[in-house]
Amino acid sequence: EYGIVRPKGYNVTFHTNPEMEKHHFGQTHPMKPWRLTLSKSLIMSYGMPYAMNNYIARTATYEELNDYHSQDYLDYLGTVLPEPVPRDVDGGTNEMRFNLGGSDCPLFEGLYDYCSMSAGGSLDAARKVCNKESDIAISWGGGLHHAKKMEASGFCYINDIVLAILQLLRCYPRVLYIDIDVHHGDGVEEAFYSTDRVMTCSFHKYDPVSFFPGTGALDDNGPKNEYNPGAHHAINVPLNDGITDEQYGWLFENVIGSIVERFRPSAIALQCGADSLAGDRLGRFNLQVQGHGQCVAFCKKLGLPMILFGGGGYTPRNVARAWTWETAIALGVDKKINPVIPQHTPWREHFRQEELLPTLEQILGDPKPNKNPQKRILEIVQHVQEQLRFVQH
Ligand code: ZLV
Ligand code: CA
Ligand code: ZN
Repeated sequence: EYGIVRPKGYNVTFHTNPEMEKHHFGQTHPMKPWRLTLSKSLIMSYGMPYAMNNYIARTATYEELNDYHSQDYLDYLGTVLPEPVPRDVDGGTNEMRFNLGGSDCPLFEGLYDYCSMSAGGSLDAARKVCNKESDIAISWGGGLHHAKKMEASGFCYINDIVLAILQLLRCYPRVLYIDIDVHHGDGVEEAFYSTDRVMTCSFHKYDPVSFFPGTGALDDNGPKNEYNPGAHHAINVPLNDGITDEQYGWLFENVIGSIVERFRPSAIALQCGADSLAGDRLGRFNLQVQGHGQCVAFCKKLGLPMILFGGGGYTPRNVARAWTWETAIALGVDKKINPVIPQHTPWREHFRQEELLPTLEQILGDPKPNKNPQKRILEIVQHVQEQLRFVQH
């Protein structure tokens, strides 16, 4: 209907599991797995599935999860019930040990399945990229960048990104991880802090006092010991409220352009958290779908094998808009997609307010004052370039 055809000799693979979307974190919790259903519905309405290879994501096995996560943690995650074990049985110590059952990382029905499906999608994506069966593999159900080896954190229990990058490292010498979620990608940074085979770069709102997780300062660049191979291989771009498409795009292209020149990655893992969009329930930035997607377009132009992960995103209709647009960019059909939300989109009521306006030209959110002085933006690029001089060519 919209003339979307399969690009010759270029493969995009799309990895999802419809079972994942049925899980609930709880009524008031901002993470809504059904945003994945909404996104897929919009992607389907534009006919994009015809132009890519679609796979139902497997559930990752215990052994696969154990490539990064500890057995203690996985065993506990696999046995906890929605109702935490009564305190008089284990004294609540396991929940405390693993940061489970609090308000950020609640225990819910089917939690272990939810986690293994998210990881399964990202692992399938990584394998397709390794086998050269995919040029860009998409796992919108992944991107859970805060999870630690032995601890849940910030709505994330299993770090599917770390598992996928470990897989990529079996076939590529160097992987660049980029994170455009509004939060710092602390879990991925930590996992690869001591290696020079992965460079991590997160763009995020930074406020050590009042914005989660509080890490990711400009001068956090990996181990301070020069003899540690991971030194200088963590790049952080701390930002303030209200950053615009223009500033963010300029920063992104300069920072990522410089990194690619120096680090020469053989593959890219890009976390596309949509909470950096304007109007996000938890976010603070002023990015539009265009500006967010520009980051994906810039990475695609580098011509390296790539995985796109989801991540945060707490205003579901905007998450669907962004990930639909970015799927179109991956396919190279962004010039062709009709900007009006198709009439037959299921879930159409979720695009209320603006339903007759163009999807992608829609201005999201009330503009917030921009608290990012141009001088600071220049300072950031300068600092990054100084760090990169230490990186072995
Ligand atoms: O988007 O949470 O601020 C990837 C991602 O990056 C906190 N959590 C921690 C520190 C103390 N707690 C507060 C506890 C909050 C409990 C529930 C909310 C409930 C309603 C509305 C907002 C929140 C909330 N929680 C906002 N920010 C938090 C952060 C975690 C953010 C995780 C981002 C995950 C998927
Ligand atoms: Ca980030
Ligand atoms: Zn986030």
